[in-house]
Amino acid sequence: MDSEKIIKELKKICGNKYVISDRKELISYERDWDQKSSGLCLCTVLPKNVTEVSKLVKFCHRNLINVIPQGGNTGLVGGTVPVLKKKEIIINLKRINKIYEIDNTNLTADVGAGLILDSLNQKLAELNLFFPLEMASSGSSQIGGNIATNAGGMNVIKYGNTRNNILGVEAVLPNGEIIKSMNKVMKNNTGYNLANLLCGSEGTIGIITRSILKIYPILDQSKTLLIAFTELKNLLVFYKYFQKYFNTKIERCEILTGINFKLSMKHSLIKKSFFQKDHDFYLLIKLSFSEKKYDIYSDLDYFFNEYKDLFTDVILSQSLKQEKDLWKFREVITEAQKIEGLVIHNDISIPIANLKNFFNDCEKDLNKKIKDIIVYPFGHLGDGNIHYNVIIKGNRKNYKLLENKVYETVNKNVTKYKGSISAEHGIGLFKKDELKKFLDKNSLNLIKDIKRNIDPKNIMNNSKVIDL
Ligand code: FAD
Ligand code: 2HG
Ligand code: ZN
Repeated sequence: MDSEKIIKELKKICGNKYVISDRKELISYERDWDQKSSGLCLCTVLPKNVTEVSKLVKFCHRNLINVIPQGGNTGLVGGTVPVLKKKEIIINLKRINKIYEIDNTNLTADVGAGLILDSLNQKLAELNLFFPLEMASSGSSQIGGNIATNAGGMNVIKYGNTRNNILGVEAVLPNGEIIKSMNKVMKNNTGYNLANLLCGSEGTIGIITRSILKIYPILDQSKTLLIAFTELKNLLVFYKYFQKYFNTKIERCEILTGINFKLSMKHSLIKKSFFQKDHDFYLLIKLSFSEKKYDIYSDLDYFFNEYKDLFTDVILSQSLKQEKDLWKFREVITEAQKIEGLVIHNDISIPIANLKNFFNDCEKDLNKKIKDIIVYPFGHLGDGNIHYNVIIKGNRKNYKLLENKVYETVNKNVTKYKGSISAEHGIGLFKKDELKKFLDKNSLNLIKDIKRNIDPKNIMNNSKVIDL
């Protein structure tokens, strides 16, 4: 079928206004957040409900047209970038953004997949509740995208990642049929868990249209600490003791490095230094709790006195405003790196006990093998997920070659230290080759079998995650 005819048919399903084919308007859907990668789609379609999604996919299935499910387009692995010139259609879920129910007793929220994460949390805050996914892309990323990528973020140590916080999903399969696995209860062992299967599937086996999420009461007490260290070794020992002492009160624990701090200052994303002197490493920790009578100051006094030889300075937030400023330092890092140059993202995770050796070996290896790069690491220390990001200085011409070398070198060290090559962002387009090296043959084959069974025509996010 020719392009004009396809667009005409899509318009019959969604209405003229909701089928975008103007090339200028399409750019923001076709290019990834980092602006490292882009392609040309045939058009972008904005359906208003699951029935329209189902009709669209049935039409594409019948006519062998590839479909790319899309949320807020904040993914960092090229998962929504078109790969076949003007042959794929993007289905963006942004109009399916209704909050159907917030159940205050059961502590669940039933929401449309196109709902923006911040919009959900703004609504929940009115009821003193929240959905615990906390990340810098929350102003644009959608719940469906969060589920499709099994997003992690900063609160994983206390609340788990997205997979731990979804109970049910509704989705449109590659043949256009709708599955309603809208479980609302904590315990449910009725066959395979389809919500879990779709979670982290990166748009390759279905389009998530609605979901039931776990929500939580906001704990009314919190404190943020910024602690400075001169050596990574001391930071890791400090955290080991901190974890034992404060345990479930730790909501977030991020590792930040001086080099990232300087970058954020250079690009004016933060205005002032928190300490008089610069340091090489920092821990940024949020404690949250509900016990009104708990005397956190005396516990902190005791702890910091006991381990005073390990750190060099500390700031304890004195107000909500200061707490926000401290977290801003963390949240702007990805943006600062993007302004600085071409970023190669590595969202790896390493068992915490192996981190020091990993850092030593990996940087040495990279510097030995590749010129003109700088490592800017930071990340979610509490769960071992480090953003071991690398920025390319100077010539960008052979960027892809450098990117592959960086992935290869970093991931060799990840395997050596028993980690994972992707803890958060997934595989998408950019990390398919690395996935092939990382997984054993039988696991790869099983993933292919699942994909082939659910999507025998390979129309859904074809070429992402795994090639059949
Ligand atoms: P998109 O980018 O639109 O899509 C991502 C993938 O999901 C694609 O493969 C797409 O096909 C698929 N998809 C999207 N919607 C659907 C749907 N409804 N049904 C089926 N498939 C779908 N990630 C983290 O895990 N933790 C972080 O802390 C974090 N911080 C970030 C900070 C910044 C500044 C940025 C730019 C990104 C960050 N990310 C983080 C990555 C990204 O925001 C997450 O992966 C997010 O969950 C993607 O959601 P999205 O709606 O933007 O999805
Ligand atoms: C974060 O933790 C995100 O802020 C993005 O996962 C990390 O810049 C990155 O690669
Ligand atoms: Zn992250």
